Amino acid sequence: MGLKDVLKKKIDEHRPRIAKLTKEFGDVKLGEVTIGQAIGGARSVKCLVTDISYLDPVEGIRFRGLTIPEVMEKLPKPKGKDYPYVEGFWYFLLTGDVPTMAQAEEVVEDFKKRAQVPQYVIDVLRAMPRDTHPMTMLSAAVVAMQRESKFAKFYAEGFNKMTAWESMYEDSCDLLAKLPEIAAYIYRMKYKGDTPIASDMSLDFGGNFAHMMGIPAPYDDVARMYFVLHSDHESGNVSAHTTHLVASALSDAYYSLSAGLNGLAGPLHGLANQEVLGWIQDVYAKLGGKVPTKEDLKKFLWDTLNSGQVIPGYGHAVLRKTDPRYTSQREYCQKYLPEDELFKVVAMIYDVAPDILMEHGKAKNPWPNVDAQSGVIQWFYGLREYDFYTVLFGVGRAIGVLANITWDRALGYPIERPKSVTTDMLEAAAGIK
Ligand code: NMX
Ligand code: MLT
Repeated sequence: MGLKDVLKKKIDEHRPRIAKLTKEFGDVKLGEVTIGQAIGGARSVKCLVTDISYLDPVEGIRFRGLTIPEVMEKLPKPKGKDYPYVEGFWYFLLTGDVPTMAQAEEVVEDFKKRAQVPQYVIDVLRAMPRDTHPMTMLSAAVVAMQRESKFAKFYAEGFNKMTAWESMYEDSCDLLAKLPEIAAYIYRMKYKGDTPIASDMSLDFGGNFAHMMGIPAPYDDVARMYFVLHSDHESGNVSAHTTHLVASALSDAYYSLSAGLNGLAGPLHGLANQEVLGWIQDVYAKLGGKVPTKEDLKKFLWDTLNSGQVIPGYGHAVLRKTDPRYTSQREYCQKYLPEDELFKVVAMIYDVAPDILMEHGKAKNPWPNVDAQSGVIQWFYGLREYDFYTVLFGVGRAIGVLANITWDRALGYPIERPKSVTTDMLEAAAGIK
């Protein structure tokens, strides 16, 4: 059975569970909403459902029940490589089953048929001023392709709620398969003297991306690792939630992913990985190009906090411990680049920042998140244009959010529309008016 058939079977099995919960247990309470939560970004309000991943505040992320080390160990890998096929991971996120090598390779072949980027998308990218942020370019390229949507066509030709997931699945595969070329094209056009490298159809997602970026092995494995790590972080984060929200209006995958990417582009979300590198460069600049001492670094951290800025790469809305995605990349650095100067600075920040953030007393989580570590590896392999880092995050995040919106349509989730209240109403509820 191919991926789509396996998915259909899973969907058929899952639908009665949702129907039963809605019909028979729809009134069971999951919690209450406080005034603090209504004003404070709905933190901890349990009102989204996903089975693709779950984020425990202490343990961190599990993808379909597996921890990061388990995913890296169990999923099939290209011959001689250490990290799994992105295509096999897509299979896993969609179905919850660890694919066999043959199943993963079937998706690799399927993606190759879908990978060609239409010329008009390249034309759109080329028409944009070269100093446009690469996230704007990525988002624009995705939305420009909306005319390709099979879901939009299916809707226009007479919609059927039971089968809508099929065209959402098709759009998601089409879109995902094209992202490596779009991202690499943006990179080579913008930063490498407009020298795009043609795709090599003999390669998998990660391998072809590294090839089109012009970065030799082991960057292919770095790309696989990076895309898997950044794929999903349950449903409440800004990029996943936005993608889900937009798709809930029956907007197609192109509109929805583009919107999600726009959220990822914010400095409190995905852009923080760019900010970390910028911030470290500032440390160097202020110290006349020297590697900081711990004392220098502590002072710089305090200066950052005292000027009202956040320490990028630290803190989290849900996590209350070091992000396992940080740990995974730190372990990679300890193994492959232990003497790298930038890694040493990032490791030094890990030594001093949590205590300082605790003393500062504001952040609920003083520990690093994924963004504090991800730039070091990219930098080491020669990708030093750090405003591109969020694009890498975006390609990875697409895997998770597209799996989610495929399941959203499979389970027939309705349009998302929470209720708002006025300040007068809050004061009345508080008994002060
Ligand atoms: N440095 C300084 N202050 C911080 C930090 C930090 N790293 N993290 C949180 N705070 C402050 C926060 O600004 C808030 O201050 P105020 O009351 O003045 O508004 C206070 O601590 C309480 O915030 P929290 O409840 O701990 O955090 P929240 O859930 O609101 O926000 C983040 C979570 C991730 C937005 C926040 O920790 C942050 O801004 N971190 C730095 C940016 C970052 O690394 N973002 C990437 C997140 C991961 N990702 O890839 O998306
Ligand atoms: C993410 O990967 O989306 C970030 O860690 C932010 C979040 O989970 O809120």
